[in-house]
Amino acid sequence: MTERERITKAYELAKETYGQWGVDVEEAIKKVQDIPISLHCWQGDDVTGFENPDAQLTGGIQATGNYPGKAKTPEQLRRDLDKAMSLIPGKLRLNLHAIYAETHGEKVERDELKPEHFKNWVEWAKAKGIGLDFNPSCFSHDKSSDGFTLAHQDDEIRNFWIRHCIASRKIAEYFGKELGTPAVTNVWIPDGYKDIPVDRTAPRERLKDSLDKIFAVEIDKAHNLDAVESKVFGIGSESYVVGSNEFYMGYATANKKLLCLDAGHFHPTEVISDKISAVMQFVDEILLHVSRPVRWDSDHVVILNDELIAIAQELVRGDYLDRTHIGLDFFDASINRIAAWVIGTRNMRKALLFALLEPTAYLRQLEAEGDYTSRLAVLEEMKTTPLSAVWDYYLMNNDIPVSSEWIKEVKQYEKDVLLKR
Ligand code: RNT
Ligand code: ZN
Repeated sequence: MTERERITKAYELAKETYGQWGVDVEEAIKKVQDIPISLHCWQGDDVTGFENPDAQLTGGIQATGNYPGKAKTPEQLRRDLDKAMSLIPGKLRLNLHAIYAETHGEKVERDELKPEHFKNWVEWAKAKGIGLDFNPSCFSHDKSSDGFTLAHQDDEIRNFWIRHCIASRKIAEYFGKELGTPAVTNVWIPDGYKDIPVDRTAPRERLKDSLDKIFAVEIDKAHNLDAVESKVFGIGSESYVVGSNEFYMGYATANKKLLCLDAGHFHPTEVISDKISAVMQFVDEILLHVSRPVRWDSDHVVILNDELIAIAQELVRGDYLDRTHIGLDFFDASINRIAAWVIGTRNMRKALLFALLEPTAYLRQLEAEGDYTSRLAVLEEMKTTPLSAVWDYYLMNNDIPVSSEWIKEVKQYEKDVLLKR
């Protein structure tokens, strides 16, 4: 039997199995293909960027590991992304940070960044037919070295970051216009205190005021959508984070902004899968930073674990896909960085496929009837349905290497390209 025949046969059988539960497999495959997932550029170079080759990552986030072959130039990063994207099925986008500007050796301050510094990225995205998303970079900079940016007490520093965020929104507007799909611009800042502050109020007043100033510059939603991202703590901001969940939940609700939920930004027993349906009552759209916190906000590569599946289930069951922008946010420097992208992104899409292959209507009916016994029994049965048979068939039909094949490709690329850097 050829590989093609084996995969097709397994798929036909799987279709029968799902059919018994009333699940339309072809429909699920069609749907999963069109859900955009925004790949984060920063997995490719450990959040270094191109502003300064010796840039130190600050702002309370950390990429650990020293696996060889990280991208050091925009060309290398794009080449690595091309490789990774060729191994990932479905609709993709790329999420850029401001520090990935190309200034061709010229020193350009962050508040002076312009669309032209992202021209190559836009050309690249155009050629690939993908959209771009964006982030102001309020970290790894002299003016953020004391841990404060938009909430800084020094007006000069605060205004610098305000100008940077406005410049970033204009760059995103350019992305949206050029590529015909709105860019999501996510504001995340590291601001906070290592130790217990006396004044928890003033920094939050300043952050609110900064955001008001940033968003006062009107940009058409057809080109740019603004998001704000909270967190519970960072390295060096263990006792107090200005942009906490309550702060941004309130801000996004009051100002009609997108709320960004990062899977690693809450207390360890809290999960964002439970937050989606709650916040969706109050905001129009959300941005997800799908990540994997291991004991803390460690940004491990996303695996197919309970929470990833729960996130996908919530988006599908709640019919929230159209109001959700799925972005990834992890950075592991201890393994092949291209493999990290491929594993994490394939898992995100696999989780979505898993969720789409659920007999949700039937489960809802059981729940409404109070038959929680059957609800639990069916949910458990679904865990061992032949997902991989559908997944492999879906990949094969889209000319994406299945299982071990993609690993071989990454290893070859490592030998031919990465290890020669
Ligand atoms: C940090 C936030 C933020 C960053 C990226 C690089 O805790 O999660 O989203 O990881 O912007
Ligand atoms: Zn994040």
